[in-house]
Amino acid sequence: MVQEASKVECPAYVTHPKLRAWVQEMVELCKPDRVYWCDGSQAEYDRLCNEMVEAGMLIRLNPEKRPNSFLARSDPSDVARMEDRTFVCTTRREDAGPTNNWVDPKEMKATLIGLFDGCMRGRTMYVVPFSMGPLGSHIAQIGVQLTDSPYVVVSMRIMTRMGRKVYDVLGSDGDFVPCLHSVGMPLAPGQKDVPWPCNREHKYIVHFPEERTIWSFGSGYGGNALLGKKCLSLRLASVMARDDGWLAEHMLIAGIEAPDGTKTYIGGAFPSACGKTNLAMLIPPPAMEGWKVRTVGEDIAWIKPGPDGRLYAINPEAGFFGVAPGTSQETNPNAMATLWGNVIFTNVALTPDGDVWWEGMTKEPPPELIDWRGEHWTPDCGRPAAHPNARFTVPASQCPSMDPAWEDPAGVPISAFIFGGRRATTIPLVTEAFNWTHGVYMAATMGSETTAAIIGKVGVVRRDPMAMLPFTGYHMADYFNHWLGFGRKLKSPPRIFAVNWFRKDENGKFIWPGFGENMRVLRWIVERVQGKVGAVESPIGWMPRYEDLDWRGLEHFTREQFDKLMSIDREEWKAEVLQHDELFIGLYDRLPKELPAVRTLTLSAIWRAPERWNLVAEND
Ligand code: SAT
Ligand code: MN
Repeated sequence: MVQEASKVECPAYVTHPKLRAWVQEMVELCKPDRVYWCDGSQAEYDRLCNEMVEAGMLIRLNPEKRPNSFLARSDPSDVARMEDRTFVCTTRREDAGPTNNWVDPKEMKATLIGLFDGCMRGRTMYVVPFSMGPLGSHIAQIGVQLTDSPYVVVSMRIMTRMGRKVYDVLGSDGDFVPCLHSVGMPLAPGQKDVPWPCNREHKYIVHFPEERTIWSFGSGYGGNALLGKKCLSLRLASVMARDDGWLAEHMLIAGIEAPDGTKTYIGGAFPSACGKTNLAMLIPPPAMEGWKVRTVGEDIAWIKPGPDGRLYAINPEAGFFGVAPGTSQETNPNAMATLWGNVIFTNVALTPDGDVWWEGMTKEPPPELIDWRGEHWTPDCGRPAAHPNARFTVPASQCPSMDPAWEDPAGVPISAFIFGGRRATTIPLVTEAFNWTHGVYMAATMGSETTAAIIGKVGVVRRDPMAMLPFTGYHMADYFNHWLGFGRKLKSPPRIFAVNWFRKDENGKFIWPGFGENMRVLRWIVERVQGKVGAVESPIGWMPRYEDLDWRGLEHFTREQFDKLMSIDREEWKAEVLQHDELFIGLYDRLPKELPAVRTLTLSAIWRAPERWNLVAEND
C-alpha cells in the first residue's frame, strides 16, 4: 500500500493506536514523499530488488551461478559499524557507564530532530514490522523500523521475521520497540539518486534505553541500519534483560551431538575475527565419526531461565550477516553451501561472469575482477578486491547445519558457555572455571588481539568483556553484577570455559591446527558437562590432560606440543592480571567486589605455582 505522506492512512490490519500515532508523528517529522507498509511477502521482496537494480543500487548476479542474488556497493565512507558514532543516552551519565558514548537524552533528541526534519524528502518511508525471535515466542521481541532505504527493507526481511504477521502478534496493545532510521540524504525535486545514499557528514546511532527507542541517522550499513541486530537485540535487549532477569548476549548457539545421539547445547562468545561463525557451523574431522555440530545461531543469543531451572536460548535472528573475506570451502564449507542463492552481498568483488569473489575464497585469485568500488582489479594491483568488512546477508534456513530446533519458540537448553579471544601468548587452549563466579571473572577479563579488520593498531590486546564491549547498553560493571546474580539464582548454572585457538610458538606459528580440530575441545567440554571425563586443577582453572582429549586422526600432534599449548607462564600472567586490574579500575565505582577477589586468588595461585606451570610436570 503506497500513499501520499500528508494523509497517512494505516492499513486496517494495523490496529495498534500507539503505533499508528508514532508513524504519523515520524512522517510529519521526516516528510517523505510516500509511505509504504511492508507486508514481508516474496513478491514485495522481488519487486524492491528489481527496483533497486533499475536504479543502479543493486547488481543482479548471474542467475546460473548465484540465483536470485545481488551485489551492493556502499559508499566508501559507509563500510562498517561505527562505534564512535554510537550513543547510549540515559538520564544519568553513570547509567551508560564509561564504555559507552553518552549524551544527555534531551540534547541528543534536539540534535536528532534537527537532522531528521525533512530528511526523507523525495524518498519513500517504509514501515517494517519485525520480530526478533520466532513469532510469538515468549522470549521474542517485536520492533517496527521506519526507514527510507529499500536495501535495509530487503535485508531486514532476511535477518528478521518481517511482515504482516507481526501485527497479529502485536495486536492493539502489544509492546514494540520504535526504530527510526534514515540514510540522511533527502532528494530535491528532480535530483538524481546515488547508488548508496548516506550522509557523509553526520552519522548517529542512538539508543534511548529508558524509552526503549532507537534513532539512527546517516548510515545505510549493517548494524548501523539494520536496527533489529546490534541496536535492538544487544544494546536495548541487554537493558531489558537486566531489568527482567534474563541474558542478551553476543553469542553463537550450537548443539553438539554425540555418536549416541545425545545433544548438548552451548553458547559461545568471541570478539570479531575469532571465527565465531565458523565454530557455529563446524564440521568435525572425519576420524571423530558420529560427532556433529548443529547451528542454532552464529551471532546473538537471548537466554531465559525455564520453569525446570535450566537456561533456554533462542537465536533472535533469521539470517546471517557474515563477513565474507576468509570464508572458504576450507574454513567454513557450511557457510559456502548456505550462499548458493538468495544472497545480498555487500562490498565483495564481481567476477567477469557475474559471480562474486573475496580474499581467501580461493587460494588463487581470479586473473581479473571488478573490485568493491567498481574499479577494474588484477591480483598485482596492490588493492584488496573485496572490502575487508564485506558481507553476505542470507537466510539461516539455507545453512545445511541448522539444528532441527533452531526455530523452537521455547528455545534450546544451554549446558555450557564458552568464551574465547585471539591471543598469541599467555592463554591456554582451554580451561574450565572453578565455579560460576570464577567463570564470570574469566569472561569479564577476556581480551583479543586486534587484527587488520579492526581499526587501530594490530596485535594489541583489547579487553572485550563477554565480547560485549560495543554492545552492552548500560554500565559494564552493572552488567558483571547482573551476570553474577543471574547464576546465583540458578539451581545448576551452565559450566563456563575459556578457549584460545590462536596461541603461537616461539617461531610465530599457530600451535593448534584449528578449524575442524576445535571439535576435540568441544567434545571435552561436552563430556565435562556430562561428568564423563577427567581434568586437573591448574592455577587458573580445570584443564584436560593429553589423555582426556580425543586424538583420533591427529596422532601426529604430540604430548609436548599439547603441553606447550596448555602451559602457564608466571611472568606472562603477572602482566595479564595487571591488565585485568586496569579494566577493573576503569569501572571501579560500580564494580562487584567478587571480581577483584577472584583476581587476588588468581594472582596468589600463580605466585605459588612453578615459574612455568605445565601438565607434564604436574603428571610426574
Ligand atoms: O554491522 S554489524 O554490527 O551487524 C556486524 C558487526 O560489525 O559486528
Ligand atoms: Mn557480532
